[in-house]
Amino acid sequence: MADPIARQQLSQITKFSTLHPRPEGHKYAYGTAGFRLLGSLLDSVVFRVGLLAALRSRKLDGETIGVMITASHNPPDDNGVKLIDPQGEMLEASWETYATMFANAETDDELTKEYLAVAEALKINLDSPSNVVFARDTRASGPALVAALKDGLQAAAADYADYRILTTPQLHYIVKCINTGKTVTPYGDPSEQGYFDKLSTAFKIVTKGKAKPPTVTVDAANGVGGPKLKELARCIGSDYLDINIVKNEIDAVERLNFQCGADFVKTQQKLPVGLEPAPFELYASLDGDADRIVFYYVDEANKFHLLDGDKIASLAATFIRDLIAVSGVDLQVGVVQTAYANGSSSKYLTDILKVPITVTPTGVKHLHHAAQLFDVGVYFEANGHGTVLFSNSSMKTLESFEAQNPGQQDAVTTLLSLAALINQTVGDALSDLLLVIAILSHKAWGPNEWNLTYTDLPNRLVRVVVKDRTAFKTDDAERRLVEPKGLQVHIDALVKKYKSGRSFVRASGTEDAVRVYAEAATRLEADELAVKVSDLLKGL
Ligand code: 16G
Ligand code: MG
Repeated sequence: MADPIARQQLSQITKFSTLHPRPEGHKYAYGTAGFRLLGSLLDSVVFRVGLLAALRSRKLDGETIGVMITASHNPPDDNGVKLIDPQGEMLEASWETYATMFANAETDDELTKEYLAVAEALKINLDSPSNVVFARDTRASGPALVAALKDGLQAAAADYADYRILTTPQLHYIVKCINTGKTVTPYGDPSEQGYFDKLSTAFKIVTKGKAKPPTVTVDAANGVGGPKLKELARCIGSDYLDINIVKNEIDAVERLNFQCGADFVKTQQKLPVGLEPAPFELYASLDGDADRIVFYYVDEANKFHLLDGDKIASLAATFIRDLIAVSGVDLQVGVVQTAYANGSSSKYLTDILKVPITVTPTGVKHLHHAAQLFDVGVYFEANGHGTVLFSNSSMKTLESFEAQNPGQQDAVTTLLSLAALINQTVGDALSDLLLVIAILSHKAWGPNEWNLTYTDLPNRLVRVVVKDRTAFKTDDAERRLVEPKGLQVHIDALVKKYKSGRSFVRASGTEDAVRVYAEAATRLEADELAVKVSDLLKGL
């Protein structure tokens, strides 16, 4: 049995756990984005995540773990919680199982037993240091969930710091800063101001000598991104950039993500409700925790044009590839996409830009890991979540490069500043916003010129409720169904009938449903293909 310190910890856990009873009959699962559901069902889950975070930190010799309380683009009554690993990355997949196990423990005693069992199985010394930092978005259920989290951390005897209200990527940044603070490559100052300073300084260097960009209007989804962007813009200064923030009512909690924000704009393929855009000006929408961004504009006929994650990826990849070519540094840029990437974007990257593409299953952790395999890995989901990773060895190459002329020197300086401007831990809407603005000002492009690089194929995404979504198994990065057996043959037969047709079916990782994606040469055909493939699922 455990030593006295462990025994005391276990009795504290049992005691505190009685204050955070698990609602009966609910099955929890740590999914692609952590736990996410109605805020009112999360008290016990967040308490238990506190316990897990404490263990995770102990397992990693006291390195700091992050806990973010947010439900991103979900409706205001939802909330969620996820863990951040020491380098600012998503929680290691093998630990998702423990998270799910803790969340579902039926009784306080069972929870305590599982806590001890995990500690013993992983040889975690319960007496060793444990460090956790956390933050939340603007949701009404946030403060009570923070209180539950603190109880969990206290019960497990972890040291913690409350970073209050932050965007998700800001917390990822802070976690990485803390854990690299004493290394030879510190990531930055582990504070919100450190984050603003790093991005604003880098933006000014990247755009040095370029004309001040036209004003950009940003829909902040009435979430945490609004006030943070305002502060970031203030740090940059109006000599360099003007940002007009709309949908910035963070106190009207019921308006969060309501008829606005990145998810609304991307899935509905239309403007946030109430926005009256001027033609050919650049607009952007963030999601509720500011880790996604999509851009758009209207033309002279007031027609809406979306510039999504695929367009951001190709813009970034072109710019970086060209800078590398000018600098003469020997580095390769690659792009990581998912099955949702528009067929035109993949064709453009491969045929025109000659940039290699890797396709991975949906979910940031898959894209992130694949991007780490390139010297410079650009990854974006079509929904606007993404970033650009510079490998450690690329950074060393760039830092030690001896330029032969001022042109080369400029290109290397810009590349190094881009690596500072772009959040290296996770997709970050604020950092991506500055990246896009900087590239457009280098190219002296407006949104229309950017959009003209290639034309998206019309596409349709349909959500289909089935009896058992786990019966849907895929391979080839979710592009082909292996089970239910025989279904893929029928999909293939339908797809063949459409010019530039492509379609796939995958089980959602966040909802009890499957998703059908279809694209084709015309709007009508894309819609028809989506309907026909969805029809194949009837009765399943
Ligand atoms: C989660 C993922 C997002 C993905 C989405 C797909 C993270 C942090 N988030 O929100 O990347 O696009 O799930 O949802 O990984 P789906 O599986 O329901 O289609
Ligand atoms: Mg989000």
